[in-house]
Amino acid sequence: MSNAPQGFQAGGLNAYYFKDLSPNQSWGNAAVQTLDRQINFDWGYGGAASGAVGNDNFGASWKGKIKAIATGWTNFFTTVDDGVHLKVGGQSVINQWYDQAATEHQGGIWMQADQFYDIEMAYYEHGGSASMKLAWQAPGSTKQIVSANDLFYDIGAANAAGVKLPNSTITSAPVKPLALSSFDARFGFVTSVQDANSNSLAVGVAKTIDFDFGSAAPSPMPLLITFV
Ligand SMILES: [Ca+2]
Repeated sequence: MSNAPQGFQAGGLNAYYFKDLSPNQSWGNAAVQTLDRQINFDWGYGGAASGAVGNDNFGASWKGKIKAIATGWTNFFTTVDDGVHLKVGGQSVINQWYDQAATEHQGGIWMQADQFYDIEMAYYEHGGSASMKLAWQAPGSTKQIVSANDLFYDIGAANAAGVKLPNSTITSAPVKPLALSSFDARFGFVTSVQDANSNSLAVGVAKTIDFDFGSAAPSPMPLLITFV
């Protein structure tokens, strides 16, 4: 039993966020690429990816592998506002692609303990409130949000996107003053950091952010971010 498939690492899924979606149009290129440790989001009336994709008409896809923790019929649960399509092991497990208030849907497949399965999930938000959660229940286990330990991301894809990998840091980067909400570290929010010319320095999930600028952010703003 290997700890991870070749080229993959435990800790979450490659995440791609899209903005300005229109009905019946392809999504085009992702506005934000990052790494999500869990799919457990309630954005309220706000938007994903620290607001980088707007409050409405955005979408996301998550890709990687999931490791079965037991042998048997395994149920997956999505709680979604608005639409979701989940594939595991190449099978369509949940497909509820329409506008809806937060609703739980269920679907399952047979899984073999310690085997890795491709997992791919797409999500879109049309308007109003937005949320997306992915849970599962394996034989002998309680229903729970899928943990980062059971999710594996493509290292090469993360590197190519400039995603900050676990325990990497950026220090004293000259960045534009950003709204505090973009740096809300309480929940490990996705953080996007730009330099003074709006070039992307980093995207990732912030674990610790160490700065203090009182009521007004200086420019450039000193900071230390350690990524999960
Ligand atoms: Ca909605």
